[in-house]
Order: sequence, then structure tokens, then C-alpha cells
Amino acid sequence: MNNKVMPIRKRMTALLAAAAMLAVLLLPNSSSAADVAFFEPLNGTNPSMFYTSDGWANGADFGVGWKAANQEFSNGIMALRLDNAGCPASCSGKNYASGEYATNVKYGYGRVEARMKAAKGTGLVTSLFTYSGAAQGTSNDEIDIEILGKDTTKLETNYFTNGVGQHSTIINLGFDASLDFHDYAFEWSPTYIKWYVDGVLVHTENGSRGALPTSPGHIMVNLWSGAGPAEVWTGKFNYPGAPVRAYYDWIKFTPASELPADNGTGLTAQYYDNMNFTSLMATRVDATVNFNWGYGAPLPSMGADTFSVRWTGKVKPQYTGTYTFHTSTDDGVRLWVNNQLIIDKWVDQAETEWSGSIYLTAGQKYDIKLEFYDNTEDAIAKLSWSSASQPKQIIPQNRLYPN
Ligand SMILES: [Ca+2]
Ligand SMILES: [Ca+2]
Ligand SMILES: [Ca+2]
Repeated sequence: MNNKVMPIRKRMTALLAAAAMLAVLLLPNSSSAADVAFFEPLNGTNPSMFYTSDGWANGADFGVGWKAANQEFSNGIMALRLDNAGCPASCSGKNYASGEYATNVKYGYGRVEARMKAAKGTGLVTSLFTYSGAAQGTSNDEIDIEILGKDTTKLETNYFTNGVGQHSTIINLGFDASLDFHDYAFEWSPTYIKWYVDGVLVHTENGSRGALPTSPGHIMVNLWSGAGPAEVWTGKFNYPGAPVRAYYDWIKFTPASELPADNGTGLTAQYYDNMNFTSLMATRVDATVNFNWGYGAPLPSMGADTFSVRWTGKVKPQYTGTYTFHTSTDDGVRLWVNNQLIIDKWVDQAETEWSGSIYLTAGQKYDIKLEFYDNTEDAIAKLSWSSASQPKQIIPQNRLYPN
């Protein structure tokens, strides 16, 4: 993609202009960086931590004005709604209105994550990003995840350092981000930015394309339509006649101090051509266990039925407490954590979720072993976790170790 238009920067430049008179109102006490983990479940507005953009607009690249009324909460999900109600008169002069939500304070090095479902439609952008604003003597720093509505099977990564961008990369997701919720994350350190989708590392920047950001940023999400110069990038938005929405289940931040010092790479996977762990065909490292092979075979060298897979290695939890591990498999499954068998459903079954719980201590590595077989037809194997502190998600690569 020849995406050399960088509407975010322009938007933010415009934001700065607006902020000149609105900063006190919009971004109270926003100058200090936070190094505190949070998990925001998005059950409702949380003004102690987040602000909702309201009553202003960005620059010419944006077809929307921000309105608090365009943020909705229902059943633990936040929707940002793009519509044309009252526009342009009550939409800051724009043809459309939409929603934006951002942390009150800035966050430094660490991992920014959200579970979200993107809006589909040419011209739309669904985002998760950090934004520093200008500091004394510098311009904006920014790290982006953007899903363009014109092709929701792709993700665009980007970063800006002192206002300098041109670091865009297009990632093929392998799914349609507008159909289901998925986990999106980026991890920011002095030496790299790593982007993750459903826990799997999909892109790394190490500064070779230009210095990495150094300024802490607000963690932000928004839905907007491109306008003017941005249409080269977003495509031209035509309002479909009804509101469109981007959905967010949760937003999470983990400071670098609470991330694994040794980022995990996944689990060791042994693929067997029989259901009983005989006839080993391949050994490899799988970043996560999140497979739906359908009626197909996991490897070209194997049959599509009567096979088994054993994943082994270590898992390192972020939190101390009782973790629940969830398997979703077709067919049989057994899971050991810390050498305790916590799921034992070694039977033919259509895709079924099972769970088992165990108490774990943050930062410790525990043995984990997952066994799986497919008899006939569909073959599915997924491994998730959850806890009081941990939103349910596919166990991410950075917390799995092959040995
Ligand atoms: Ca939620
Ligand atoms: Ca099969
Ligand atoms: Ca099956």
C-alpha cells in the first residue's frame, strides 16, 4: 500500500490548535506519565481514568466532530458510534459525529492492549493508539494500530517520533476484524515496538526506519471517517444511511516493569499422524494455541483426520491469584498446569469449551502441557486464560516459553 498520507499527525496538529484553548478542559492533569497497570472493562464511563472527547473536531483530514453522545455502553461493551445526527450544526461543523475515549494521564514504556471489533466501510478508521501531544521543544510522539474500513482483513501499524512518521506497515490479519472481537496490542520499549494480534507477534520496529518514540502518551481509541487529503489513504466515506459502530470490550495497560524480562516465543508443539501420539511428523514452536484447521490437516505432510498434537513448555502469569484455563477443542483435550491435570476431556466432541483453575504466582514460570487429538471432521484447538485481574484471552505468546 502506498499509504504516505499521515492523517493522524495532521489530526493531532489540529487537536493541538484546539487544545490551545481547550487543554485545561479536555486534558486535565495530563502532563505526568503513569507507570501503573490498569484493566478497564468498559462497563461505563470511568472519568477518574478516561475522558470522552466532546464538542470539538480535528483538522481537514477528519470527517467527524467528537461528541460524548456518540459513546455507548451495553453489556460490558463500549461502542463508538459514527452518525450524522444534528450535523454539521452540532458536530463542530463536520458532516458526521463520532466517539473518542482516552486516558486522562500519559503512560510510558509497556504494553497497550484492547479487545475490539472494527467498523467496516470505505473511509472509516478504527483505532487504538498512544498520543503524547507536543512537549516543550518537541512535536507529537504516537504509536498506532489502525484498521481501515475499506479492508478490515488488514491492520496498519505506525509510529511517530517528534512528529516524524512514514513508518506505516500493513499486516494481513487472516480474518475479518469487523466480524468478531480480537485482541490487539503493542509493546513499547526503548529499543523496540512489537505489535501483537490475538497474542501473536505480527510486526517489530527497532528504530532502523527512524528513531522510536520516547514521550509517554495518552492511550486512546476512536472511530472516524477520512475527509479531504486523508481520503487518499482511507478512501471516500459515503454514509450508509444508518449509524456505524466500532466496539471495544476492554482496554489494558501493563508497564514495562510488569512485563516478562524475557519475552516468550510460544510453546513447543509436536504433531503426530495418529490419535495416540505415535508417528511424530513435526516439532516446531507455536506462538499461541489458537487453531481452527476445519476439515484440513495441520501440516501438509499429515492426514486431515486421526492426528494428535502435544504442546509443552512454560507459562508465566502476570498476576498472582487463581487462574482459569479454558480449552476449546474438537475433539479430545487434556491440560496440565504445574503438573496438575486441570482439564481431562479425552473424548470425541464437537467444539466444546472446558475450563480448570489453579492458583499461580505472578512472574513465576510453570510447566504447561496441552494434549489434543482430532478423530474426524473439524479439528479445533484453542487455549485461553482468565482471572479476576486477567480478561479472558488466548494466552499470548509473550507469556509462553518453549521449554
Ligand atoms: Ca468489557
Ligand atoms: Ca479432521
Ligand atoms: Ca473432529
